[in-house]
Amino acid sequence: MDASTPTDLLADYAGAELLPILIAPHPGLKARCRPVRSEDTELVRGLIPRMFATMYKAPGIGLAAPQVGLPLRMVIVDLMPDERREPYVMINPEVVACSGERAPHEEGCLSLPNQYAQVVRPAVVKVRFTDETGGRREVQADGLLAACMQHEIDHLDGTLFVDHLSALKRNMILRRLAKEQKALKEQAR
Ligand code: K2U
Ligand code: ZN
Repeated sequence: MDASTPTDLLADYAGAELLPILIAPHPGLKARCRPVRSEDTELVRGLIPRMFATMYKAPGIGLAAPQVGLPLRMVIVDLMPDERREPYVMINPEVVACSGERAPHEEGCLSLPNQYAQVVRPAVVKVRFTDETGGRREVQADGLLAACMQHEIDHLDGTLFVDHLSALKRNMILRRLAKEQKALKEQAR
């Protein structure tokens, strides 16, 4: 990502073509993603608007590249506080510090549709990343933003929110998801 990349990448998501979101237990969701390199600049430029269009359409407040089948260390987040856009493009994100204090949040995932559970994570995190202009950024997040950023960065290591739950709860959710997906496929036939 060279520093000259314009930030209008976020602006042209409106017409961007949607991407298919992988549904668990798709193996692509277990991928350990590789860092984005400078030779990926063009690929990433094309991907950003399409990931935002896909996320806003779902709707979701975050999306990681492996969820759309690309094993790259790149995520987007937008909590859309009070309906205004607050987009983050996080390339090669890493949590560089986190609080000892932990907090529970109701989490969902576009790759596990209609499944939700309380997940406990560090309440405050400091995340370092490269943004869409190629600039190095560091953000301190708390609340839902902290949960969402950790949830998305987990995706880059093949970890889903259900992996933080007890085996009993995880299997219940995965069984219910498989049942719902099977019923959807039967309806579509
Ligand atoms: O990774 C994803 O699929 C994005 C999740 C983001 C999320 C992370 C942590 C906590 C909540 C959501 C999707 O946005 S799931 C849909 C959703 C949207 C708003 C609030 C809860 C769930
Ligand atoms: Zn997710």
